[in-house]
Amino acid sequence: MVRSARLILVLCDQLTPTVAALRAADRDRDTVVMAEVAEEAAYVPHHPKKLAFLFAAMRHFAAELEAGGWRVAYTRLDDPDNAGSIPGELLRRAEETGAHEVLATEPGEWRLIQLLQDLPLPVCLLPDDRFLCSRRDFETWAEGRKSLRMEYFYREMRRRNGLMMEDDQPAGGQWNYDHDNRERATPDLFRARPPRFEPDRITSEVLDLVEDRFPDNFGDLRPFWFAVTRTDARKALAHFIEHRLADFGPYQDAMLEGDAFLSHAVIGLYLNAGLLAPLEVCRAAEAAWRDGRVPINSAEGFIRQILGWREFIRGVYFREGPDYPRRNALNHQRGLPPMYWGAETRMACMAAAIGQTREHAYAHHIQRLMVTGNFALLAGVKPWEVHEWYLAVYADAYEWVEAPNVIGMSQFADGGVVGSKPYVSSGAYIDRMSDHCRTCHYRVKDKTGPKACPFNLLYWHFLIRHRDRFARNPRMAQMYRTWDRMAEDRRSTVLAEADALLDRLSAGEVV
Ligand code: FAD
Ligand code: DLZ
Repeated sequence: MVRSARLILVLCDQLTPTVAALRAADRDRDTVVMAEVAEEAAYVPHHPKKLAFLFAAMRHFAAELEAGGWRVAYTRLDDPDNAGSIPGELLRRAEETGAHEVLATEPGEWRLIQLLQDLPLPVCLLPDDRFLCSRRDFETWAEGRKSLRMEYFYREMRRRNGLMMEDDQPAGGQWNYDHDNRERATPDLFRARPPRFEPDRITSEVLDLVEDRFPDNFGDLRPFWFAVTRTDARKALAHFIEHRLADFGPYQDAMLEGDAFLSHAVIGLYLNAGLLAPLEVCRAAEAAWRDGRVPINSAEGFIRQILGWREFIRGVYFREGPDYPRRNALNHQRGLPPMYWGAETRMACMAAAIGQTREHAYAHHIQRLMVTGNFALLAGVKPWEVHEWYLAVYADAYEWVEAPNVIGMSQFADGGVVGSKPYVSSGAYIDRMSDHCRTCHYRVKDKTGPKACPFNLLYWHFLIRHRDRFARNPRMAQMYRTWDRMAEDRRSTVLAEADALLDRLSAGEVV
């Protein structure tokens, strides 16, 4: 191995040619280190499609760097000399090259930051400036606020980035067009599906490796259709802007049996791995609106997800600190039911969300929040186990983005940092936004009885279990008034049947 001055670490979610560590590196004297390692592949049982995506994207990116004149020390998972961890690989490469310093872009996970800081080598961590709001700017924005609300953060980001602005006013006169959204969808054979990319030789080798090394991980490896290069990720983005963005706004909350993607972009995995940049995505959506190709409610709603939610969520992760994923404000102690790992369930909505997660390593936001997340919260599942599941099964999952969405938004385990109230609903919401209830074993209109929808029973059980905490929340007072107006015997029946349902869950019975 040629001697080099420094090692330049590029992690699997830093696949951007202009990532900070590469910008600061010297192509002639430094060595880029990229490594597929057992430790990162095993801290949760990642979905095989996620593993294949990351390793294939890493190998393609390394080849591009080499073609661009970089010296890359790339370690494959099955390399006999593989040290098995990122620190181990850095030390091995330091010995080989004589490098005496590591330059890295800050990882998106406290655990890895700590591992790098503990390395017996000088490590220079550069801020990850692929985000539109730096950690420091988020701190400044958050400083002194009683509560952090995404909507105000988003307005600030719109102004600062000049996105969908007319002078200093929001385009069209409103910051948020959600009142035009939240429509129910109907099946449509002509709705464009996300494009599929044929695996090339490099990707096919990775598929064989993942098949061989992770045979028991939950999820279908094949057919594998994700983009694994920036060129193809851009094609996926262009396809979305052309064919599905127009309907993104109205149908973003809709769910349909047999349609995993509806009008969603399916680009989270590319953004988070560094194959797409947030600003290029937002600018593409804005341009489509300015050209009259998509309505304002769709363009604004989509940009808000990236410029608002994605940046806000990252700010919360770093502001809240390393203990965040361990929080459990509601003291929930139930184990994650086996249906999450593919065991049978009679709930059509859960079967659909988990089934497509198994197939595609993907579910859209409302499925994650109002189906699988909602059920875990209502049933009182330990947030840590919910967190590990989400981190494992989605191709776009890294702790910086997954934990605030799961621990905060979905499980209210942070006590209200991300959301001012828990996202809970009965079956009525799922019925309103989907067609699942039509084919379900349970009856969504039944509030009690043998066919009562489990979401109906558990909804009230949750509210009553946590009455002391939530009764004074003005956004929840109406729910408690509804409960208090119910006849006494009906209330007892609801709670007794909910208890029986939870007992069946604990006993491992099919629910
Ligand atoms: P679209 O619906 O088309 O939205 C476009 C983009 O907006 C997404 O690609 C994403 O980059 C961004 N976005 C939208 N909502 C959020 C959000 N709440 N937080 C951050 N970015 C957002 N997103 C992840 O990237 N990784 C995760 O591990 C993850 N876990 C989640 C867990 C739960 C319980 C919930 C409720 C949400 C989670 N999200 C996560 C947010 C969101 O569900 C996904 O970003 C989205 O479903 C990805 O699919 P898409 O690309 O089709 O997104
Ligand atoms: C998620 C993941 C996996 C499965 N494997 C690797 C790997 O082999 N090499 C690597 O550099 N990164 C991997 N990652 C991502 C890290 O675990 C971590 O989540 C992110 O780098 C945090 O920003």
